[in-house]
Amino acid sequence: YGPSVEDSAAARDWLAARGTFGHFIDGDFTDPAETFETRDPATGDLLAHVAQGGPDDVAAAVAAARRAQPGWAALTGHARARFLYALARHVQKRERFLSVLETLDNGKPIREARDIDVPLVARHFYHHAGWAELRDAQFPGHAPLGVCGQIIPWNFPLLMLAWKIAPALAAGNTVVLKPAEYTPLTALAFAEICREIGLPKGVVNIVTGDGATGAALVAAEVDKIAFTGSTEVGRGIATALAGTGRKLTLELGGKSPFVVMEDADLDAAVEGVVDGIWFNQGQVCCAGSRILVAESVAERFEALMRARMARLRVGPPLDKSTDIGAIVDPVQKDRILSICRAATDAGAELVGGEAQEGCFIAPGYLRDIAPANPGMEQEIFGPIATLSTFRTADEAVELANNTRYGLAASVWSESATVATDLAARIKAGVVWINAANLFDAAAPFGGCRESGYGREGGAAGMLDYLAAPAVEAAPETAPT
Ligand code: TXE
Repeated sequence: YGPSVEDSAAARDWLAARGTFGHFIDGDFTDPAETFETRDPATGDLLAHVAQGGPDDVAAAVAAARRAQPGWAALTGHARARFLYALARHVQKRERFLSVLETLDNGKPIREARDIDVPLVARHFYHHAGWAELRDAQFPGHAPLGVCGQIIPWNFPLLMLAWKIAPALAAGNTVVLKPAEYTPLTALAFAEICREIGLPKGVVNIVTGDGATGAALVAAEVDKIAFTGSTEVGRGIATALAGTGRKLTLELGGKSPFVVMEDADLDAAVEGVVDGIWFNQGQVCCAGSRILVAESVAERFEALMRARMARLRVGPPLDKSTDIGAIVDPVQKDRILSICRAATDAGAELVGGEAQEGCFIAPGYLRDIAPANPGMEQEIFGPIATLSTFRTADEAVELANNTRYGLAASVWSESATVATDLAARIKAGVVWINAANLFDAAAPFGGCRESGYGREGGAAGMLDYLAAPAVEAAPETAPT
């Protein structure tokens, strides 16, 4: 199925009925003093006015979360799990509405919002309902941290919200979450779901706004900051929190290698490229953006990839047959194009990747690109990969690790020995074998090096929302 005209109308009616959105603090929406606009990147149409949060809004949200936290933590694991199940079920009940809203605000193809983002959101809450039940058995003596400040990006707005909120709540924390300024709408729809299921007031608070609002949250009296976004902002947050003793997890940028070995199934690997770099217009932190191919099969692989690329449809995000939707905002479009220009100025050839009217960019890749080319070093965060070749497995590893990032990697080979040997030598938080961009709530996700630290998902993700039991002092022994 696909969202129908009615689904689209339902999302637009929902927006029209509200017009202006306040923050969601202590179970209610505030009356905003100052607002900003959020637009549909595909059409430029105004979608809604949304509250611009200042330090006072952040303080009110943190105070509400602080008041709610002891009561939330005092619930049994089973009681917290029931709320997480209810959130999952209500997300599923509204999956068509939420998919359309996400596509309108972000520009991603409806097929992706509907088949990937929203189902994974529900999956994340279901999974963490289990963790709420199991917390004490699995992590004896661990305690929740308290109030968690969470700052998320715009590439997977509702999914990043789920990645942040589900483990925090399962562990017994309360939260103040700030969505990205380009894409605040599904977080506000989620706030309505929290109210509807009777989640205790103050357990989830949403403060909308820009980077200044995020900075106010970092400066507030919270016990943890969880941030997903650019490496530059992440570095600033780490500096701001240094010496405060507050917990911090960072999920930052990447320039992940996509390694195609000589014995790879080339057709499958080309489909992997579609998932790896052209999914979500390449606006994916773990995008397989550096394609490295064994020289002996490079010509064949490139021909297959080029033919597949030509069949991808760039078009209106709400159209079910669209593969490549809109870039989230004109600013991001310019950023992508300027890195591509720098790359071609430095000698690379751009195949495809044409800028189109509005926020659209055709899929493409940079070839004949030197290791020090800016297109090879910088995260493009758009539908443009790089393509280079290697001769030996050692060279593949060296090229794969030739980056300041370490978020993910993808390795393609028909030999389990070759693939696992390579995977072990690549410095990345996640390595997929014969797959790309696979996410599962049970599998910890996170990076190393300048891609950040901390994990989201599974047991490791839970531990990042818990305080370890105090180490018991060794019993004093009488001197003998
Ligand atoms: O990111 P920002 P931007 C990368 C990607 C992209 C580039 C810029 O390369 O091209 O970053 O995107 C909030 N204190 N990624 O400018 O600014 C901001 O309001 C606290 C990779 O959109 O990092 C938003 O909610 N918070 C990435 C969030 O940080 C601040 C996803 C992310 O925005 C802040 C997004 C501050 N000083 C971009 N300044 C990934 N890892 O997936 C901004 N924010």
